[in-house]
Amino acid sequence: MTFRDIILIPDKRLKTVVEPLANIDKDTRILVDDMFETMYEAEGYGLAGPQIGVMGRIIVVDCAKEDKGEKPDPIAMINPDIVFSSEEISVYEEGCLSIPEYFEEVERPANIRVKYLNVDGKTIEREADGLLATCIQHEIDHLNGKLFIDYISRLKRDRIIKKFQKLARQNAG
Ligand code: GNR
Ligand code: NI
Repeated sequence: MTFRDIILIPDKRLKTVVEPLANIDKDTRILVDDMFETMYEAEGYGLAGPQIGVMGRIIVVDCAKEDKGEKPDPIAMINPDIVFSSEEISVYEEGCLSIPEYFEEVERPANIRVKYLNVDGKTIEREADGLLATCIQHEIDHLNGKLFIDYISRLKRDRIIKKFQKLARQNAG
């Protein structure tokens, strides 16, 4: 397994709508392993392909709370599609590995039903609620070029983008 570097804002790849994976093969399984390693190493609840420069519809999540004694629950989803979203809304303080150390509350549907392919190419449909529902929606947003800061006020968003633009310039120069 290999750690893959995580892309930060502002990077065009994080604003790109990416295409479904056409086939699932040995390379896909290696990619999924690398995504889990990268997610666990970075201590994130999820990771989407574009965050490591893989421009395809693939995400991994694990929302188990280790500190509460929950067992790891890694889930890889290929070509995920939300087929139901509840009217009921929940609010979580979200963060993103592509926007380190920035957190804001975001409202999203509390319950979802998601259809996807697993690494064996099998179609799965499952429901999710709580933090898992929020994480899956956050990750699928990445596949559509959307970030959690797109849901906050323009003032806050512009401020955080400016901060990361400045950091990128400093690192480049
Ligand atoms: O680590 C992460 N934490 C998180 C918290 C609340 C809602 C969503 C997330 S996902 C995020 C990891 C990440 O950036 N995934 O794309
Ligand atoms: Ni993210």
